[in-house]
Amino acid sequence: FSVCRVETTPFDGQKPGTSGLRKKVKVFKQRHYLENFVQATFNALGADKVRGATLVVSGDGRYYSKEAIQIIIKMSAANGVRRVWVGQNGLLSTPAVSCVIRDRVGHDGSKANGSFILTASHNPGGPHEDFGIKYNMENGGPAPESVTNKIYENTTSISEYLIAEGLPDVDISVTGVSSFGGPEGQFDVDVFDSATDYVKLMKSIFDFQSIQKLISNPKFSFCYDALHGVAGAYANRIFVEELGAQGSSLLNCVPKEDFGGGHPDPNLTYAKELVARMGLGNTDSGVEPPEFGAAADGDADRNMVLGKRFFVTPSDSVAIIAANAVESIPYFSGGLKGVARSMPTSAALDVVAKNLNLKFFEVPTGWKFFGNLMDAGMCSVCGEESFGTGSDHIREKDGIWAVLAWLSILAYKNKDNHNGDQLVSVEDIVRQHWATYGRHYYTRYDYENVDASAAKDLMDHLVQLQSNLDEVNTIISGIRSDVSNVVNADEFEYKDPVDGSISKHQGIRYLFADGSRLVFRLSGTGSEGATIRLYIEQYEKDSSKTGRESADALAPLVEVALNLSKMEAFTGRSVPTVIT
Ligand code: VG1
Ligand code: CO
Repeated sequence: FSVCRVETTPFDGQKPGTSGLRKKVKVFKQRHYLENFVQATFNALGADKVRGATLVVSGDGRYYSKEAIQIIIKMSAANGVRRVWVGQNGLLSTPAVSCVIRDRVGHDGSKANGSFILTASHNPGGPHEDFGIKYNMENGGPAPESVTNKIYENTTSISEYLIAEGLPDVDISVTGVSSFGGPEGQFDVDVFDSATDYVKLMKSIFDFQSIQKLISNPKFSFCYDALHGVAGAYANRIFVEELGAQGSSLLNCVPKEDFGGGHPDPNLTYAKELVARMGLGNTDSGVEPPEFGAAADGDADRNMVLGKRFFVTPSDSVAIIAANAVESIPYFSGGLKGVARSMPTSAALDVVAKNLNLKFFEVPTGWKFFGNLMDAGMCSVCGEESFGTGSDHIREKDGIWAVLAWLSILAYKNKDNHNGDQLVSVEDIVRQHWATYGRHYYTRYDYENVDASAAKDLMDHLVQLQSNLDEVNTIISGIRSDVSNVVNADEFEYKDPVDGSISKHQGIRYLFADGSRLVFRLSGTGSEGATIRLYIEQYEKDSSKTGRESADALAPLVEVALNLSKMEAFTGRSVPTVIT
């Protein structure tokens, strides 16, 4: 092949958000749109990092991925990349990409230097829905802000990109290496099995035998819903072939370009089929629900964990995993190096860290902030309220890992389960945790696709209100006498303890005297309008009061939050789009 230089002009708005660039497919399909972003990324990395490099290019298989992969292969070749690694059919979950970057060794002994991940995660897919792309670094984690800022800057001034001419499309449906000759020598495309490396990693972390024993216990039953995302490419291998679950335990585990028309977001609103199977909501079918259920998002980095008729909040989930990791999961048997959560995530993890005397960190939303801590050996387990949980085995959150962590805890708690005994359930484990550590009642209200300027006005109003706490407290006592005072309010700012970098404006916080919190943020992953997220949390130490309905316990704080923010006045919305 030869190298072709193509003239181009900048597009507005190619700024990577919380997790890469996400836009409607029709935006990505504009001539030069994807090419500009990819070239801007190569230019941000610099020629010395790109020449001779080995790059992973794959994703959740959503609509437009196959075309995008061929374009990126050709641009990689033209920019002097030595090898491109592609998961079969272009499929690799986000956690599997992180694993492949860190662990996979090519047929010629090569190791990967980074990756383009093609996903818009939990956003719907299809010709009229979303596509996305993000770059991950040599440590397997998302590019830090210093790099994403540079990428964005480059997109605003780009004038040409490089693409190979005379390089045929590579058949990515069959595994094997194809070699081509270019101006700088050999260029390889290596298509490999999407699951092998990841399965191997999971087997090195967890005690598969003890999980097998749990799954074969006739009192236990299991259900996993991939929502037609890429998790399906792993679920059969791990849960059925390795762990002996029945094939009928898997729901929607065939990856589809449009996720079957659904919204591949594992929460109580969008994972409808699983929620019904687990006996939650008003959907009692009369059939006894499984003991354990879980779901994943499009790129399989998120997880929702459910027990029989029971929802585990993600904030509780990471706290419970941290509290039980050392005894239940062989990878952690030497102890935890530390734990971390994102700012809006509830403080359930803080209480565990304090009790177990663990290092603890609070970072801004988005997984990229955990990576530095992990690289520096300061953090083993971390999580976000947005159904993201993970550990330092890779540098992304990991949906299947979280399910295996829960199965490990269940297996450990039931290791001496005999014929006559009842199984220790998911609900038992959570209630026991609350009895020990107290409970953080927690909910998140999302107002999706709100007018962007209305959302900005609401946020400005909340920042302005912070300068006068007396006024805030007068408003509150006028609404509810049973809500305590606000003692502190600010915009969250983070100083990375490893590299000293500072991230400002990471969410508006109102902190109450009794430990309750209200947090307001604008989403950085949407592709249209603005999404306002409102996070509401209240701590209850008294174990006689930890069994209430979450919505009842939080009703006073919700009322205060909606009033303080003038939510309806600014947005015209009387109810949120999604409540989790
Ligand atoms: C959301 C979540 C955040 C998560 C991010 C990426 O971001 O709130 O916790 O890290 O999505 O997850 P935002 O900016 O929309 O609130 V994923 O599974 O979309 O890569
Ligand atoms: Co995701």
